[in-house]
Formats: sequence, C-alpha cells, structure tokens
Amino acid sequence: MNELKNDRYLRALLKQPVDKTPVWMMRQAGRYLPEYKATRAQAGDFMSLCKNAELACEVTLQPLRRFPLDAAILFSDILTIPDAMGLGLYFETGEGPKFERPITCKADVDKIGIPDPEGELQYVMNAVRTIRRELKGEVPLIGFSGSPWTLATYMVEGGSSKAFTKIKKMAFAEPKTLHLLLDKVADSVISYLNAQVAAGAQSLMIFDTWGGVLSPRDYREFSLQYMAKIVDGLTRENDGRKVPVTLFTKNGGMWLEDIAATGCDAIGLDWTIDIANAKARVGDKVALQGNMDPSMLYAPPQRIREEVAHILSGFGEGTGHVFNLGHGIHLDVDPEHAGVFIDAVHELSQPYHK
Ligand code: 1CP
Repeated sequence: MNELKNDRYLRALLKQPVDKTPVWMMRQAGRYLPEYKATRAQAGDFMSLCKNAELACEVTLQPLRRFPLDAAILFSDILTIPDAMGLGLYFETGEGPKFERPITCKADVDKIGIPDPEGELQYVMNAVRTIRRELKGEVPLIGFSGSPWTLATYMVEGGSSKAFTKIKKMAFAEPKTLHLLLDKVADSVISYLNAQVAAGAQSLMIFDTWGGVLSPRDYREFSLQYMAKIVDGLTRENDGRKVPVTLFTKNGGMWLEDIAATGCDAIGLDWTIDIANAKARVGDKVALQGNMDPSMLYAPPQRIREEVAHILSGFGEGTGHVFNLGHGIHLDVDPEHAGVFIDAVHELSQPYHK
C-alpha cells in the first residue's frame, strides 16, 4: 500500500475524521498562473501540453508549489475521449474547443468505437503515472472525465454552445440515436477511468458541466442514468484504499437526492445552493464538495475570508466536506487571492473538527 503524507481529502470524501477541512480548486492548474502560461508556450499549444507527460506533470504540480492544496488533479481535458474517437479536436486561439467531424446522425454514432485507454489515450495514462511518481505521496491524485451528456454536447454541437439546440434536437427528435451515443460514451468513460485508477489515480471526479440545462425528467434520462451506469462500472478500491467518486452537475442543486442515489461517494456543488440545505438533504448519504462562487476571488481578502467562514458554518461540525470553488477559477484572478482562500479554509475550519 502506498502511504500518503496528507490524506485529508480522501478521508473527508469517505467521511472519516479530519483535523481541518481539505481544499483544492477546480482548474487549479491554468492560465491565472504565469508559470502555466510559460509551460504552455513551451509545449506550443494546449493539446501538445496534454500529450507531453513531463510537461503535463509540471503544470499539475505548479499550483501545489504555491499553495498548501490537499489534492492534485491530473492535467488533461474532458475532450480527450471524443478526440480519441476520431472527431478531430482543435482549439482556435481565443475560442473554445471545436471538432472537425461532429456527430450528426446514427451513421456517425455507428462509426465511433470505444477508445483503448492504453492505445489512443495512453498519453493520459502516462501523465497519470508520471504525476503519481513525482507527487511522492504528498497528496492524492484526482483522475477525471466528463459525463456522457456533457461530452455528447461537444460532440454533437461541434464545440461549446449556449443554447444546445443540436443536441436537444437529437434528444427530442431522435432519442434512440442519442441513447446509442451516450451508451458508447459511458462505456468509454468506464474503461478510461478504470485505466486512470490502474495508472495511479486515487480518486475520481465526473464533470457534468451541462446537465443543468435539462429539465428534471430529461436530466434523469439523458445525464444521470449514464453517470449511474459509470458509478456501477468503476473500480472502487485499489492498492488497499477506497477510490472515492465525486459527481458534479453544474446547476444540479435541485436533484441532489437523485444524484446521491447513484451510489457515488460525494456530490460537487456549485454556488447556487446553500451548503446547509444540501447537507440536510443528502449529508447522511454522501460527502459534499464546494461551493464558493469563483468570482468571490475578485473580492478583497477580508471578504474572501468572510465567505469561507460562512460556507464552513453552513456545513457545520464534522467531516464530509471538501472545500472547493463552485466551478473553475477564472483566468484573471490574482493568484494571491487564491492563496488567501486556501489558507482561510485551513485556518477557519479547525474549530469544526474538534
Ligand atoms: O491553456 C488553454 O488555453 C486551455 C484552457 C484549458 C485548460 C487549462 C482547457 C480547454 N482545458 C483545461 C484543463 C482542464 N479542463 C482541466 C485540468 C485540471 C485542473 O482542473 O487544473 C480539467 C479538469 C478540465 C475539465 C473540462 N474541460 C471541463 C469540465 C469542468 C468545467 O470547467 O466545467 C470542460 C467543460 C472542459 C472543456 C473545455 N476545455 C477547454 C476549455 C476552455 C473548455 C470549456 C469550453 C466551454 O466553456 O464550453
């Protein structure tokens, strides 16, 4: 069994006692850090950075050198799976991700296969192995993937979207085609995440960034059902330790009971729900991760500390809380404010863990 020097994050996810509330930040490696921009420039572009294990490891570790974070997250992207399926991912400067060959009909779905995690996606597993080696047991490594619904939005829309008309047209006019696609993506996610665990990931997170654009019934049919299938298919123990699974649906605060019923270990919350309310509803079943508005990092340090104190008191005493932002850190945030946030969590949470 590999010993961890700081396992506060894994313990909180499994609701075991901790000395203080663990904290990490979604998108903690990224453009708000000048050292990230330098390494990205060295790699040439974003995908080359993801595909170079040494450089992906370097940017994963950069935020940990600055801040006393309780977890590292693999530097990669959710769109590696559709790229490995042959859709041709590219990034245009100043714009979001795009696909050369989006999914438009059943024939397109029939053509795609389940990528081999140690084949087309081996660069991701190499990054996981390199990061685990270089972390030297300091903190746990989080592996991740997108949810089938969220991945399918990019695959069908051909990139980022605001109204999601193409995928909703498929959902409501050709539901069988979309279900076929979601099922293939779910199988791909299961094999991808299990390979990340085999390569050294110690916890898993599924990002359902766009589940919240669906009605409650459609969320269950097109998003949650497939996340539940994934939770069922995942390796939940490795190397003598449990591998906790966190599901994050942005804008999913209405559906916490349904999400908890998948059997996940933790639910990621955005800032549109009061964490006290979330705890009262599902706190006996799952741990909670979140949930400060990432824009709060624009506020002066005193206001950031006040907000951290408010969220900590909302969760109250005891374990089962991993502090985080409710979504990714903004790229124009002052890194010093991120430091204020992280220190505030560690300092102000101690009275809740007596
Ligand atoms: O350097 C750059 O210009 C690229 C920006 C960037 C970065 C830093 C992209 C492109 N992806 C990433 C890394 C990334 N993406 C991580 C790394 C680990 C960390 O957190 O430090 C993770 C976990 C992701 C996950 C991801 N990618 C999500 C889910 C989480 C979320 O933010 O909602 C989504 C939706 C994506 C798609 C994507 N990739 C990149 C961008 C700019 C986007 C978002 C596009 C959109 O808004 O539709």
